[in-house]
Amino acid sequence: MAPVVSRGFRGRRAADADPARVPPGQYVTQDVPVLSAGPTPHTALGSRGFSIAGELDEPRGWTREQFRALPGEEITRDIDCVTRWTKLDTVWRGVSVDTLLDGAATSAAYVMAYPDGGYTTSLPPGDVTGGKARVVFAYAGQPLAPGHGGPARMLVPQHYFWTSAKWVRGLLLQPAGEPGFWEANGYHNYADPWQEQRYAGD
Ligand SMILES: Nc1nc2c(c(=O)[nH]1)N[C@H]1C(S)=C(S)[C@@H](COP(=O)(O)O)O[C@H]1N2
Ligand SMILES: [Mo]
Repeated sequence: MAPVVSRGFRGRRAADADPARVPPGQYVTQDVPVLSAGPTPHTALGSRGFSIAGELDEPRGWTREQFRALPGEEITRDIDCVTRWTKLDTVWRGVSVDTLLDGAATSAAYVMAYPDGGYTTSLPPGDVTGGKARVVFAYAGQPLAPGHGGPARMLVPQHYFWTSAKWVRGLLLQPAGEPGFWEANGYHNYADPWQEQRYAGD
């Protein structure tokens, strides 16, 4: 699951980590590896906006400028990759999915994040609302690097990190579940690190 790995910023030392914050089978890393199933897309990085389509009263769209003008916030979260690294206290800035869906009437059973490049992830609406998911465009006070999903990626920290799609362009509200990229390749549909839901059937 790791065709590309690179080394990044240093963070909290493993010896300092509170074991209660590290899900079963995970180890704490100081690095931010880059894990991508394919190459980093370089298409029109400056011009992309964001859209929401599918099962909602009216589709929504923002230009890149409109998107950046939405109320954002800085948050600190722990992230858990299914390849067993956990990074504590990662700092992101972005827009809550609650803000993007504010006032929308939807009957969707699944919310699919679709990026450039064909990779998708999908979760029930209840797992990407209520403050649980964001579209983020800054990491550690810097614009999100292209390798880490810049200009914008999903951040869904309560699930394994593969659910946090990089290079996200929009959300598709779907009437029924359609497995995302890793889910279609044998990984778990719900991906709760605390339940160690790594593979389908876990
Ligand atoms: N578009 C896209 N998003 C993706 C991936 C990918 O291959 N393509 N890999 C996922 C996986 S498995 C992980 S662990 C994280 C890695 O994010 P990072 O490269 O910023 O560490 O991105 C997730 N989002
Ligand atoms: Mo991952």
